[in-house]
Amino acid sequence: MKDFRLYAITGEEFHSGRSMVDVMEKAILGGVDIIQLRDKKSSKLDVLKKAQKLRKLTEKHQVTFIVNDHIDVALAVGADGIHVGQDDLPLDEVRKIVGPDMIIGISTHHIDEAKAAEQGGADYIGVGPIFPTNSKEDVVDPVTTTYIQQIEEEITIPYVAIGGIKRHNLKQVMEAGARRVCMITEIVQAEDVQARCEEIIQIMDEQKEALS
Ligand code: 3NM
Repeated sequence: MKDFRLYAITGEEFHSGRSMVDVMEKAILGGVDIIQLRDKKSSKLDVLKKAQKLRKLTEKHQVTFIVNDHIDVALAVGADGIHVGQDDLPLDEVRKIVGPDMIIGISTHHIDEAKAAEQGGADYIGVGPIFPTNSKEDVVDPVTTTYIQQIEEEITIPYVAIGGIKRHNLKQVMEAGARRVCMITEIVQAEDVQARCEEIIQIMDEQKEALS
């Protein structure tokens, strides 16, 4: 898969009054290089409609588009990838359905899950929640940056740190080794989403430079 550094997940409940497509376009203009549609509440038809809009947007800007959970929707709109959780279909079954080319990502919260994901053919893994977060229901306790260090030592596929990551703790995440981060609220709740993403990327660039 094309490499990335800032990954944004949709969170419509956090930006009432603004359209998801507008918010995500601002995020892309600010430098986000992957967009994931994550919608645990809408009907399948509504998820499909949102996915169609985001597919158009991401195609226009040449940005990777991932759909959370809904494999059928991902296939229907020609998404670049699918993101699943630990309780979804096993990776080999997902691969059978989506074929050889689609990106498959999976959330992991423990090194054993990360190893299984790597062995199971995941293209990337989510590593979190690093810090407390209110953006995911039934979320496990924070895994802290120690989990990032473990991943650095034991896993070779790309990983993205997630969960409660903000400008003020980005340095900690990068010091632990992460070079790709994923955020919901820090991005979508910003008044100026484009400026916020630019700021996040500037912090990432500065940290990368300082740590090299
Ligand atoms: N997955 P925010 S944490 C969707 O640990 C999601 O797998 C997580 O939102 C995981 O940036 C999370 O607002 C929520 O904390 C991330």
